[in-house]
Amino acid sequence: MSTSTIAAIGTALSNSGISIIRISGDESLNIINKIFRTNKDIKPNNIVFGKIVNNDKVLDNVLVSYFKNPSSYTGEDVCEINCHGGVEITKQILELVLENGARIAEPGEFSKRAFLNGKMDLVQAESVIDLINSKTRTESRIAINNLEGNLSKKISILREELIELLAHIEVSIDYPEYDYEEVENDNVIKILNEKIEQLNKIINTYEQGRIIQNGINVVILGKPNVGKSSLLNKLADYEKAIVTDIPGTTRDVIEEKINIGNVVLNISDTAGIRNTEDVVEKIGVQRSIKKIDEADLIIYILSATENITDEDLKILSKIKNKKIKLITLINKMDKKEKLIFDTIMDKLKEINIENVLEVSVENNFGIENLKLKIEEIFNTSDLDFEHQFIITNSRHKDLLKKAVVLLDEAKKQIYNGQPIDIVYIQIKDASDNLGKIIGKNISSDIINKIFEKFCLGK
Ligand SMILES: Nc1nc2c(ncn2[C@@H]2O[C@H](COP(=O)(O)OP(=O)(O)OP(=O)(O)O)[C@@H](O)[C@H]2O)c(=O)[nH]1
Ligand SMILES: [Mg+2]
Repeated sequence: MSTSTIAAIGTALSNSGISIIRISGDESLNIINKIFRTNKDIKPNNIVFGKIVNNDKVLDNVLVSYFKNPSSYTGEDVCEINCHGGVEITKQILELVLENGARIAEPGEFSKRAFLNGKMDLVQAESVIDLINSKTRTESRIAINNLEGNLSKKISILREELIELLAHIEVSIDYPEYDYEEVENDNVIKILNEKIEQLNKIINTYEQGRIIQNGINVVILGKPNVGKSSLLNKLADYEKAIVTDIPGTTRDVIEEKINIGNVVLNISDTAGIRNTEDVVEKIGVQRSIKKIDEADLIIYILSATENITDEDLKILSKIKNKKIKLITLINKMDKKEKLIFDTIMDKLKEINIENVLEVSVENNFGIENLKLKIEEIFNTSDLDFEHQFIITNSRHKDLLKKAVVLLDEAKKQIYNGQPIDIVYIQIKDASDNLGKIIGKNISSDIINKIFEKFCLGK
């Protein structure tokens, strides 16, 4: 591990009340002593007022705090300079710190040192960046839960239980005279089943975690003039898209982020699908169709004043076959033509389309119902963040899945009468994979990759 002293600006580089320059490493205090004048003692866990000077020239009046190793964020000696929040002055002070013995920190290097010095495990370090990048209240709550160590604790316990099982098996390998056979096998299978179930429970939270972090990709599709852009505007609560009664008004994909309940919807309004000779509209229609593959949810709109066409039915079947979540809206219920409406319902039933809602975007009828339906489909209304473990990181999910596959394999081997020392290897691998989640025995390449994604100064 590099022991050089590092420095970086920890706050955003724009004019503000204060900026913070952070220094970590053995030389931190020496550097401060060279550039900081104060008539107070600099003591650990204290903050003192003074002046930053460069050859007796005062650069700024500042506050300096000092945290002595190991009681600091990085586990090393850390000093932080709180200066006035001007971009220029902040840069000058950082330069002075660098001239006096520090080198500029790489992105995430403070947190990487915190991890390497055992101040936090890898899950916690990763949740630091999740917290910084949170776009919604929900995301930040999940991140802080993980930073508090809830997920780490759960993974550690599972890992330790597997290690305990391994110790148990080791005894039967080392002392075969203790009859291992039947009862033991049953016991091992029972424990493996328990662990697999617990791991799967955590893995299943990933889909929700992903939705919370990235939002639900919603694509609004349908024929021209059925009210797609009107729906986008209604959900966005402003006139984002042009709405006219001329079919073919929307030519390109229009995107907007909308919050409902706990989640963000990334909504795409698309060009109405029809055969057209208009070159621009044609490209728009192709883009609409292409959008299907990016969708977590498709809202397909029909109009209660227009017959459903074979093309509508074809697209609906295609969405259904691709197993993409689908809500079908019958819009313009204020102008409903009964015969047309009944036929639409019959045809939808014929191809087993569920989640059909009646709405009138213009009259704001059925819109709340639509929001509730979305929450119901994605099960986002009753997320219990305080007690539920939610994983949002694909690295965690992949390692958990590997562990499950290995434990499953171990089970199969027991059923197939394989010797217990072979089974042992699978369980050991599974527990190693759980260890990797929290950062045990993980290669420096992977560690570097994880921390590269951090921002400067963290
Ligand atoms: N009566 C009635 N008219 C509606 C309703 N929703 C939308 N409209 C009208 O239908 C027309 C078309 O609406 P748009 O939102 O532009 O339809 P679109 O699906 O985006 O159309 P394209 O962009 O051409 O594909 C406009 O005149 C809207 O005012 C509704 O619930 N009831
Ligand atoms: Mg439109």
